[in-house]
Amino acid sequence: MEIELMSESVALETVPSDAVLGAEIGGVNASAPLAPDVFQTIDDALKERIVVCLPGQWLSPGQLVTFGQQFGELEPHVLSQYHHPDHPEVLVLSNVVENGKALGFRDAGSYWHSDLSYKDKPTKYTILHAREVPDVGGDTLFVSGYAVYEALPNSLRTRVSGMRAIHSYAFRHEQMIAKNKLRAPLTSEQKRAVPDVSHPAVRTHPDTGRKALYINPGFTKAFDGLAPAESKALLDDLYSIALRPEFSYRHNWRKGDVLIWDNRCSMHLADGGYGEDQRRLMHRVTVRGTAPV
Ligand SMILES: O=C(O)CCC(=O)C(=O)O
Ligand SMILES: [Fe+2]
Repeated sequence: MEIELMSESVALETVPSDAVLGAEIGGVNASAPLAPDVFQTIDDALKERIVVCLPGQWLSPGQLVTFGQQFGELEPHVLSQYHHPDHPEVLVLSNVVENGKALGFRDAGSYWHSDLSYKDKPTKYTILHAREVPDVGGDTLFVSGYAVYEALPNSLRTRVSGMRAIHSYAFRHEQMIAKNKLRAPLTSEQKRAVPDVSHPAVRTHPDTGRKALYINPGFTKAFDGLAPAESKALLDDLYSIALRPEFSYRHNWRKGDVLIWDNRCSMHLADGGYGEDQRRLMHRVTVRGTAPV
């Protein structure tokens, strides 16, 4: 019995954050293949805590791809101009401009969203690796779709449960171009890659069986079958609940963090708030999921 306790005590520990989601697991080496028990610890933590940080990593783009592939099939982002030149699965996010050329996608995720919810099979896990972080700001905020769903007043929960909503990348991209003239319009090939899709507004997580609200201000254009004003009013009501601080976790990045999150039951926001003299550089891969039900 004593011996069993000892061997457990050296096993990896999942340390939850103070929030309703978020956890950290120290002592993982993400640059080598994950041992089955290590993978299991991470996977269990994702099911419980939605957002999981593995601190102190230093992964080359190729190693990030190999790490990500252990969680499933990787899917390159539609904005191919920000793919890493050697690894198209890796999306480069950065505010840095070198020799007049942007190092990466500058305003990625600067609105609440769930990754690739505009695809028929939206992202399961996103893995984001911090290579350079600003001294202040640059946090990422997360909201638990489970907590929001469970907190909805009964009448609202019942109403929204049978509904579907339209998700659109073009809708978001046009609004971002209006704010940031440096954003290039989608090419016709990119437009074809991201037609609008419809998803249930409440989805059941395929692994946990729990229900989560699955709409987001970034990509959800409207409720299917509602008049525009009614759709907007319902979305606003739902977001005013979803964005209550008690459902969120703030990740303050340290260089070397690898953050993994489950997009099927959460949304997130790149909070910005750092000076132009500060450098932020992140590498990201996304793991394809299944059609929401
Ligand atoms: O850069 C960030 O803080 C998050 C960007 C984002 O939305 C993502 O990587 O999916
Ligand atoms: Fe995102």
